[in-house]
Amino acid sequence: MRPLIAGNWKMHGTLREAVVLAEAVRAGAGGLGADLLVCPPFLHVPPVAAAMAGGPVAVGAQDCHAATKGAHTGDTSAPMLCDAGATHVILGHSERRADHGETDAVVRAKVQAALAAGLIPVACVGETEAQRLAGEAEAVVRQQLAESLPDDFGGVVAYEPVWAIGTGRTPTEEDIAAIHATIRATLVARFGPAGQATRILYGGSMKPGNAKAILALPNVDGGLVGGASLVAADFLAIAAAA
Ligand code: G2H
Repeated sequence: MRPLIAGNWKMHGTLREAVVLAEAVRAGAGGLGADLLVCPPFLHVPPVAAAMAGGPVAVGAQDCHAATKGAHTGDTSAPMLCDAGATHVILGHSERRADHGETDAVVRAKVQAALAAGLIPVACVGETEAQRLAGEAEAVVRQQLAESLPDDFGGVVAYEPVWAIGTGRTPTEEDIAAIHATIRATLVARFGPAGQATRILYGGSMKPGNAKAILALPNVDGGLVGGASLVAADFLAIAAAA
């Protein structure tokens, strides 16, 4: 399937820097063999969506609330993100799970809210280093998928081993392929043909230097790129490797 290369800008940059980065990504996005998505911080979604309007690069957010509206100080709803020009939303990233105590049940409710609003959720799963060392990686990921995805899931799954995020370390290609095969089998068992068609992204220290090998692995249908997505040339190089 056509790969998706998604940039998770996390909490970086000024408004001006976000627009400059968006314009540089857009300028280099033509003719690639991958779909592109950039996910700026909430405040930067509207200007980045404006910069990407009518072009090939989609815009997403990094979180949303499970409710459509209400007394939730500091939160942002899925319909608000649509209104601001987003088409996608990253949910259940390990930094949200760790920093904000997001459980699988919370992630599932947010995924449902995103789907109800017409957003494409990018649902994240991944084991900690302790879980991998204990041989629990596949079981943890299977459980996260079971509990974080609703029965009507239609979206993207991102596998991000927590210990590989921003560390420069990545699993071996064998380990990535093994987990992605587990994720594919889990999705197919639950969702049938839709599970076969679901994109499974790899995330965690993906760089121009390792992207080609990782993206060539079976059941790796793209990447969720953090640090390297903040430099347009690096992000585009990863997309070119897809
Ligand atoms: C994992 C990834 C992007 P990085 O969080 O979601 O970040 O590429 O910096 O490891």
